Amino acid sequence: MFEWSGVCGARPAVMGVVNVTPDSFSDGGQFLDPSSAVAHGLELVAAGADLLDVGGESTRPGADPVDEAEELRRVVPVIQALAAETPVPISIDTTKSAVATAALEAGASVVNDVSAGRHDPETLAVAADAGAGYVAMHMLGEPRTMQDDPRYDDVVREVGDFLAQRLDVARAAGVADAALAADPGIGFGKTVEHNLALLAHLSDLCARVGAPMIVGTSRKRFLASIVRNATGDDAELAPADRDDATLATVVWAVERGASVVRVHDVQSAARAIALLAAMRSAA
Ligand code: PMM
Repeated sequence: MFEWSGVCGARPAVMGVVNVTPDSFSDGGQFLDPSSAVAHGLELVAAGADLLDVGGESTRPGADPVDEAEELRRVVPVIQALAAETPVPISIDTTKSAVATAALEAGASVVNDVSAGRHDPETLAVAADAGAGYVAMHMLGEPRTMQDDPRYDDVVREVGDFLAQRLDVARAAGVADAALAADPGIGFGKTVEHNLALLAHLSDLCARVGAPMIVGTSRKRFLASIVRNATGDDAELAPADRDDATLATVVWAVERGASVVRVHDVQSAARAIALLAAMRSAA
């Protein structure tokens, strides 16, 4: 059975992103053919990834859904090849139970569900039956519309309540406590201020939810907005130029209790976590 303690029990873990999509905002189209996605995943492992997150459906704001057959066609060969070539656990980034089932059969051991089981409740039973890990992420609405004027009274409280409730639903479906993780869903139906509030109060959120917390800030748009405001630059940084801004949030999140950071630039995050551990043990 998968347990998060095996991945992030000793120190925070780095989850490397392997997007097998034509349209992800961060790296869309770069790794659409299976062999380049596999090569990329293995590079991330060599760079220090503790876990690989393979996804075949873009969740970028405004993205159209992908049908099940296409999603399966994208991810299954990549997971099979990665599982044969590396012992690093693989998560499948999907909201569909059929894709989760095929991915777990192909060698994945975690289901990363950005809908937290709301899109297809059967996904929870699939994870439970396989003894897989399960990530419940918060999202307001759905990718196509989530950035259309998102509103909260108290984003930290509402996201915390949502995650606690969805973890209870996952437990009721049979997912073991040790296999559960939560994620505040940075950028999923949130303004810059909402993302900042969640990061600022991450310690409270971790305490409220009581499960390992995954934080995915990597290359997201709010980073570019903040940098642009601060520098007065004419244009926003392109996604691939947001890794240094990402690293600031990785350090912040790990210092405030994140158990896993989901990133594109694995090497920098792995090095930063090693440095943080060394400084902490010298304190
Ligand atoms: N972000 C993206 C996709 N999947 N899953 C989790 N658990 N947390 C995230 O923050 C998250 C995710 C979007 O980013 P990408 O297009 O770079 O993969």
